[in-house]
Amino acid sequence: MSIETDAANNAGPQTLTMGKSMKRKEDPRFLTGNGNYVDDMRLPGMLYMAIVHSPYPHANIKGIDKTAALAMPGVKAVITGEDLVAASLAWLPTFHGFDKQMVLAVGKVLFQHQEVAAVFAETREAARDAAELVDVDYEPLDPVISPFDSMKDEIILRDDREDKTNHIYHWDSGDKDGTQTALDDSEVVVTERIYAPRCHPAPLEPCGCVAQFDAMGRLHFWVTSQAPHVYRTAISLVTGIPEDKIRVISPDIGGGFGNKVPVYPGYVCAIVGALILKTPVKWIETRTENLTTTGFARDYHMDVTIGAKKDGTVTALKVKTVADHGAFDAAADPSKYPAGMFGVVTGSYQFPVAFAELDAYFTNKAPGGVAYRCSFRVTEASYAIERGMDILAQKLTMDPAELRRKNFVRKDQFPYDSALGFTYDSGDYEGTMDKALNQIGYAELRREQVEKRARGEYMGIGISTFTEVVGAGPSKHFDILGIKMFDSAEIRIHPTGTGIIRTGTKSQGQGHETTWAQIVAEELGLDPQNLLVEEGDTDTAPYGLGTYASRSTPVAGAALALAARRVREKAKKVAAHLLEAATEDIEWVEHKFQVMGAPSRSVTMKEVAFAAYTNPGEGNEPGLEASLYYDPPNMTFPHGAYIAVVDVDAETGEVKVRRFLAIDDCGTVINPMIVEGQVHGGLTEGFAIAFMQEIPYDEQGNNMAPNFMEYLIPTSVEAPVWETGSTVTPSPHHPIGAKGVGESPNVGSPAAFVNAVMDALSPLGVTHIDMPLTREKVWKAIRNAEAAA
Ligand code: MCN
Ligand code: CUN
Repeated sequence: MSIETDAANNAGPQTLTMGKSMKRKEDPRFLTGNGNYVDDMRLPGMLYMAIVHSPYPHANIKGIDKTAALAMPGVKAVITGEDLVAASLAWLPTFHGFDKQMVLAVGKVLFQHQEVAAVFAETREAARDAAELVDVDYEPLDPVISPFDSMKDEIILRDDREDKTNHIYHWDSGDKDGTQTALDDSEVVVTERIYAPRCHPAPLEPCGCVAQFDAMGRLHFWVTSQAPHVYRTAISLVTGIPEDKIRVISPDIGGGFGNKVPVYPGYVCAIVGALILKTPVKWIETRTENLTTTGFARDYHMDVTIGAKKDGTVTALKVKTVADHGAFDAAADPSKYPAGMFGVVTGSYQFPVAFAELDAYFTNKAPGGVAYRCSFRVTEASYAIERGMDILAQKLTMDPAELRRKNFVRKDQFPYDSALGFTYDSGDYEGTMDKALNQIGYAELRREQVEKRARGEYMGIGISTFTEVVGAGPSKHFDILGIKMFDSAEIRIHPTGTGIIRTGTKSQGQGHETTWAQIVAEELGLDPQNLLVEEGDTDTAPYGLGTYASRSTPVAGAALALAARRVREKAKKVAAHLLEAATEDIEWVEHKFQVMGAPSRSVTMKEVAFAAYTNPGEGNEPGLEASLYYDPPNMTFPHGAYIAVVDVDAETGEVKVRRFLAIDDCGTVINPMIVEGQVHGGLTEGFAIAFMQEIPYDEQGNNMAPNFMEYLIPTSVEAPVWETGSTVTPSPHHPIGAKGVGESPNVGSPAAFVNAVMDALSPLGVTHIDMPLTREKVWKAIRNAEAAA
């Protein structure tokens, strides 16, 4: 990818559109400190809320004494779970509908840091101090921390549920018997338990909200939400406030990464506080609250089994997963997909038969199962298959690139029906891998590795050739709380040829203010600098399902292109009037309307826009706008080939990532600079997951990474220098051929890092180490291998 930002930004409007690295329109606001975040909101009489959290992971609540807290100066109210029961607001539905979550604990706490009471006070400090004075009488119970203990059902965690079991659901996909038969008949079988550790999206801005009821009783709710319309509907369903009396506004958001998809207990409490105290309430999470109570990611224990012939041709794939969902199943997956898109676990390979199954359990840990830059469990799936392929290569002593090449879905096989029921739209796996191998100098690196091994040095090369699945979704399969997963766009062109664009999505840093303008500018021949993009206000934006799972470009991006074409159809009639020709004789050529066969007779969209308001022509409807709701026919399937090169210090276990190359294919690229930024960010997070990040719990159920001293955030100091590149395989069903990209680098990269380290250690006979690959773990694996030898 080349960044021609300056040249592009200095040229005329049409050079700023599709495929150009136009500078981000939103950045002047952010770079000058003028972003507008929830915590910037200040309203007259506004109170602050603080939450009381449980120190125990599992305990009965014998009583709560509010007296001391209420006696503190400036404290206005304290609410508890019992108060919410009285108002029928004690429980909150979770997005995919398999479970519900306590707003404030009633009777029992189920994880450490669970929300127990909410305190409202005149200042943030007073609220926090008073929260410490709320006296909760706990009777500790034995916690269940491992899902493997939970499945024994010796201690039942959830007494609110009819079924007296910790088992939440079973999901499976594929041909169970056929897969077993194929595995039994395989010449080679490898199997490994692969754990994708519990981690956390940890956006720099934590979650927060401001709730205000106006004089007419209408709720104005500013909130860090990736999906404002879904919030409005959910708030209405939970509280009974009519939807027209609710306005949800997502202002600027300082990163979401999946953390800001679910509705959290704090939001409900803030709304209740604003209602009973008749004054606005602000709640902003602390870092510890963010890391200990809101949506964690992963926590999948995956038993991966691959069968193959001796020549490396794969014959079958079986994956059996135990999922730890914590105290409440607050996963934000579409209703019909409790395990998300895990079925994409066959990856980029032609498995004749496959079977995936998953059982999810409650434990005394924080609820979630959201995401973290993973389109609904695709990171887990991709990690499982890309690790599995390397374990197979190691067993067969085959080059991992050659093993992949032998099994890739070929370019001419698309659309490809996978063994687990997905129809991959397009791809060129071999072409993309070859580009990566050439660009990094693979053959030369392998030669270097041979020399180093002879000297007893551990150098590794790790490959990951992943397939992503994004763009939920076809509404016949995908919904959240029953709401079909489409998205929407509205375009209004003003008389002077400028305009406003609105969508149902909500950027948290992805640059929609720029790329949405570029799509519309391309379709209409207008200047993207003069197309204002507005998202996140449910009073003005068309209804959409929001931004997560890299769905914005595949769904709202498509809606935008088609809405723009609707505007163009309307404009064509006005153009015909201006050019004194029949509408059928007008064509759209090089961003202008012209009379067929008479290129000298043409009008620009800008001229047509003015006429639409001043001289539309007899019988033509005045004005120039359109809106469109887009229901995609299929998901889009981006792919990539990533290669990591590492050196492992056998004395200390330290891993140095010497090089990392990412070749991404997200179809037609709207803005190469923004795509490259997305890739850099996602790779940095993937690097952190591979080497640094985990939310572990000790045996007593204590969250061991409740702050940034323990939960590590990568900076440019730790992160390697990223080398990037692209191939372009357009999506055949997307109006401009674009696929999503936001999550690809996180989906593809963890396996590349781990594969590289395992490749380095393979002379020692090490086959797998679970992430994060800390120095200690790598050092121990080396020492154990040496001891065994
Ligand atoms: N884009 C493009 N050409 C393409 C595909 C995408 O120019 N072929 C551009 C898009 O127009 C958009 C950006 O790249 O400006 C990301 O687009 P897309 O892949 O559609 O993803 P979304 O906009 O739906 O963003 C969601 C995705 C997810 S799910 C997470 S998690 C994540 C990510 O984006 N969170 C982020 N990237 C993030 N980046 C920032 N800065 N902050 C976050 O919270
Ligand atoms: Cu998968 S994290 Mo993103 O969906 O917001």
